[in-house]
Amino acid sequence: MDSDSGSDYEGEVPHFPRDLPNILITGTPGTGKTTTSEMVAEATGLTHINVGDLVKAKSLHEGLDTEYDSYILDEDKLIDEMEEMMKSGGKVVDFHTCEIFPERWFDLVIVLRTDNNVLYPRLESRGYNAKKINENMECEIMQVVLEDARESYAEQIVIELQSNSIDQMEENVSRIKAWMDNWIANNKKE
Ligand code: DAT
Repeated sequence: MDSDSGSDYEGEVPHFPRDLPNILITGTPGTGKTTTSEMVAEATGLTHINVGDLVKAKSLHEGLDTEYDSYILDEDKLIDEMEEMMKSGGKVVDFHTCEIFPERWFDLVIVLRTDNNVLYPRLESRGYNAKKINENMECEIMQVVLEDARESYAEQIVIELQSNSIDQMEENVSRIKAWMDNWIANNKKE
């Protein structure tokens, strides 16, 4: 796989040794992170961490933002909670924000993208209020998550994938599995 250029990334951060890679699947809400992550977990045996669910389950937040109907994240608590899980490797992490995580956690960062005319009805069918739909549409149009990913991680590990159809989703899962097989072959301990 190759990625587009444009990263502000400047340094090399050594990854701690792990037998299996950690993959981050990010993107605007509705682009297919959770569905894709579940399929990747199924295809590869990696463990799916749905960060939104974890935040709710362990109360890693400072309450609800009623305007946007979403939780206000407690980033420090979340990172502390996830640190041990990430150390052992083998995780596929799904979240709409990517710049809060330590760079050393991830070997691959996938940014899912969806066309406006496809994303809008997905968000509508979730019952989001108009403000939340508009905020998310703007986020996707301005490619906020992609830019954040390119600023936060090494250019060569950030991959943008289209997620408009089931065919594309299946193709994305196959590509991620192929990448992982290659990673394992290249990172075998002597
Ligand atoms: P996210 O986790 O990014 O918020 P999701 O996986 O919950 O997104 O998907 C939202 C809805 O859109 C869900 O009904 C599945 C559907 N969907 C997502 N990606 C798709 C794709 N590439 N093709 C068809 N449907 C998709």
